[in-house]
Amino acid sequence: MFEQRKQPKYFLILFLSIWLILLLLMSLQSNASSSSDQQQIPNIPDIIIDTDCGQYPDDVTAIAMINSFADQNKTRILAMMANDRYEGIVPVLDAITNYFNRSRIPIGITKDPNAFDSGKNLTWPDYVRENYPHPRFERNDQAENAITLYRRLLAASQDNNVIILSIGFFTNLAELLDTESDEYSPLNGRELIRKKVQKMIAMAGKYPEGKEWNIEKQPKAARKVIEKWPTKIIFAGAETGEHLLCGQNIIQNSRLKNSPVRKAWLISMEQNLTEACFDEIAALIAINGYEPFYRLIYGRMEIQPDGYNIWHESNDDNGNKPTRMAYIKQLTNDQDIINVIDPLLER
Ligand SMILES: [Ca+2]
Repeated sequence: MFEQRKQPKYFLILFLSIWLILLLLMSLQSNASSSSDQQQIPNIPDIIIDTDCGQYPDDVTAIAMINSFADQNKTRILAMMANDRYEGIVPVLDAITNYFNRSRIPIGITKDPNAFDSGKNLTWPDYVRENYPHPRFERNDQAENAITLYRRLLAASQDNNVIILSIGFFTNLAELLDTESDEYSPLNGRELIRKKVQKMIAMAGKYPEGKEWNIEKQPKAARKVIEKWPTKIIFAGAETGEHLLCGQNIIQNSRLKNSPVRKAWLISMEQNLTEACFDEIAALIAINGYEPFYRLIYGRMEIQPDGYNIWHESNDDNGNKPTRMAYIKQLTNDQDIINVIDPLLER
């Protein structure tokens, strides 16, 4: 009798034990799979776009490309910084980020009274400001100082994970280098950049020598960046873009009738400003890398007081360590590059 009464209890204990073991096994498997999922998620870089977004339409096109890369989870856009102080540049950047549904991206602007000012009557920026919603900013002075914004964002970033895409003047970046420790970081500007920035890709200069707008108009800022910037810099020079006819697809694509990028190109076409692509190349290599279209020419840059730049080549043919800076030299034909850039613009 005693044994018969005890038997159901044994079954119950056995059943519960098997159930618990199964639960434990399932939990272990789930942990293992989630940890392997984590390992499979690539660590994507953050990017800050420092732009003059002025008369030529290549800035807005480069910004469109970076938004496409962000949609593909190849990067996260941390901020947009204006390095030109023409009145209205902040609402223009606001309108563009709003169009791309990224209205949370902070926008900063140079507060340096000596920063370059493209002036008034800029055709496509005026049109975009007047015809597209820019919900956050009506005027430039409503936006934060780019330098403060840089320091706050860099201090909060993962080490060695930020790409700086410089597609205008070096005004903000030169000023950032000179900053002291503050509430955001005990590091000075140069130390903070060294710790947080992975590389800078800059549309600037002409190679092996010549004059180019972004350096010519703010040579002091450019010289400071060349001398003090602590991470790798890759330059996309004017010579790489002046013959590259990218963007023709958005001019012809009437399905993109609401796109401010297309509108900027249509307006610029009337002024013959669409016969070249400059900032787009920098945007491309910032995220996709320079291969297979370009190779790197290492060396150092000399900037003369009038903004003329000269490259002193020092490739590592003799086993020397490559220099911190390089410019890109094109290896393939233009169409190969256009075929990669153009689909990224159709937004
Ligand atoms: Ca530009």
